[in-house]
Amino acid sequence: MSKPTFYVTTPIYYVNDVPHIGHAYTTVACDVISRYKRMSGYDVFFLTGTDEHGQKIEQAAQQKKLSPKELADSVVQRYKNLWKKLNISNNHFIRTTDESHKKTVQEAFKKMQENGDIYLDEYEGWYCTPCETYWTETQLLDGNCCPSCRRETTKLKEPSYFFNMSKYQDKLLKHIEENPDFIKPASRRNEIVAFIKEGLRNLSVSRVSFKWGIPVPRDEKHVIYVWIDALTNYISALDYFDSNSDKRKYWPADFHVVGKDILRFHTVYWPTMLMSLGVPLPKTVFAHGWWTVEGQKMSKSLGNAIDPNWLIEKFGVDPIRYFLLREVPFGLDGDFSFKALIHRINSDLANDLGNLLNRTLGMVKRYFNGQIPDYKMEDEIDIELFKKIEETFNSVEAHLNELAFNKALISIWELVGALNKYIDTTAPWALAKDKENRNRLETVLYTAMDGIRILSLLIYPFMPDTALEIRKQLNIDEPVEKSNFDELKKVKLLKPGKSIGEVTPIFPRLDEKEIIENIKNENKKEENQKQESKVEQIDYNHFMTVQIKAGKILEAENVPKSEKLLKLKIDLGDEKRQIVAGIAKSYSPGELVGKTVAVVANLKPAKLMGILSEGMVLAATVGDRHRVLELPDEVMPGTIIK
Ligand code: ME8
Repeated sequence: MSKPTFYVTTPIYYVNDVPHIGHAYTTVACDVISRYKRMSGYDVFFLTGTDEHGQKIEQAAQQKKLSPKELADSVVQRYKNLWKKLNISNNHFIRTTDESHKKTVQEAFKKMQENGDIYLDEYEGWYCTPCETYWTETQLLDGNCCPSCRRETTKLKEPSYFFNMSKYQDKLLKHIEENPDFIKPASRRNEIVAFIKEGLRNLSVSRVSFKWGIPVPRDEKHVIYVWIDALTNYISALDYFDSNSDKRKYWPADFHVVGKDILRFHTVYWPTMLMSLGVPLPKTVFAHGWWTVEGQKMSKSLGNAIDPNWLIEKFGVDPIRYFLLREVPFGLDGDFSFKALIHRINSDLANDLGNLLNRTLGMVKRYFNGQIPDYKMEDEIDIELFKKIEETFNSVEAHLNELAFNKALISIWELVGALNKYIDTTAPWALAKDKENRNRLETVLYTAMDGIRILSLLIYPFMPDTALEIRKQLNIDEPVEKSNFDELKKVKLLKPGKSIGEVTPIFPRLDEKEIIENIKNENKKEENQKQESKVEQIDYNHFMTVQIKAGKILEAENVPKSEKLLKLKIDLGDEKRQIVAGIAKSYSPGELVGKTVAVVANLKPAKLMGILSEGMVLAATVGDRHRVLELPDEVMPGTIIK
């Protein structure tokens, strides 16, 4: 029997910006649901990709002196690398510059034309370039500013093709009414219904004002409006119009997961387009909330968008995946703060889960020489624990089907808590004191281990690496993905007598103060580097005001009570100078003597820790080390460097 299909998509991300935690959030959420569905026996198609056309991208490329395709290629690589690091298991990565996508978009446009839903007219309006949106006069703020981003709009008039969207207004309202799952969460559905009831206007779906896009078939002066192009990705990735495509079976999508910012495009433009094309509508469009960072909106201009690569290097992949989905109910807005992240890692991951694994396997090593004990002497408390396991499975399943990720994690952590409590109550260390209790001790540790085995399955969609690491420590090599979820729910599957793997802590505790301090310092450093790289261009005469000379180091000694400073005596050809340099952490005095280095000779003398310094030795900073600029021996002291 063929497996049931499941199709989930992220938005396709613009390539005029680099990925930040907002993009990571949507993509991780889709990854979790994909992994869960694969575990449950579904044939999953998980799609993500990039949105590469439009005026915004054309302009961003111009600023960088790149062609739009060159800009796209480099940003696409950044997305792909990040998804790899984040363990994203997408089945396909679509780019709107793919030939097959372009073909599908043109075909869709033609079909809508043939169905009489597209006509040529003229469009006049106030256009906001960053938002790629026309606004009517009454919608503008403060004169002529965009109501969405508050930047200035420009009045434009151009020939344009229009999509007869208003024709589908009633049909769309009826669909939303009859399919309560079509827009989720429910609060968002109400917003959209109210918007549609205000009356849908026909949609301008082509532009002649720029070139970077897919040409309108048979009228190549026009490019197809970027949202028509972008939304079509969900079916072009399946080669939907090719009747031989083996991917058509995935349509209609089970979930389009999007941020609340683009819900309207997905629940008004997209379904009316599909109605015109005669293609069934997706089952659910789910809008999640918006992340701020330390209370502030993330934005390029504020420079506070957090790079997920950096976060992963600092905290590890799984803590980030866990935090994003645990911290905020999916659908609501949330705030990212380091304090909250570190707190979650220390309490949920290190204390609750990490400790449970460590103490249980530690006792299996201590009392049973690392061999899995047997389930020999059952007690009421064991039966209750297995009941709790069954309940947890059921609630996790129900929550995940609703994309209630944080509720699923709360349920899983209730089981972690129940297992820790089980160990506290049964007190294996006390049982171990008396040989008479051997059978009971075996049963208790077997039960705890089997509970941990179940936990490894439940956390797998969220933290795949950790789940596999736990299974390695338990020495289980059975695959996680099964043909059906019921099979996963079976308990007492551990094999008594088998040796466990190596036991190591999975989540070390973090020192909140130290980490926050380090991050602050790193930010400061980065800010300084940015400032430095912003320095203006100078002309030759300006440069020549700095006199740089070759100097041979004759003597070097540590400055008492200073970890950083060295006192150097340097031969500058016609004079000898004393220079204090902050390089003691990178060089011992002996290493420096005899080297010829570059010295700024006309720096005003200054005192460092009370010692006179008459110049500066040039050095490069590599991480937290300094490397002086060494010159070949043939360069005589005093030689001018320019
Ligand atoms: O809108 N919090 O692309 P985009 C949460 N190309 N999620 C966020 C976020 C934040 N602060 N910032 C971004 C586009 N996101 C179009 C989509 S789809 C056919 C075309 C996430 O690069 C969220 O999923 O601006 C949001 O919807 C998406 O990134 C917008 O990405």
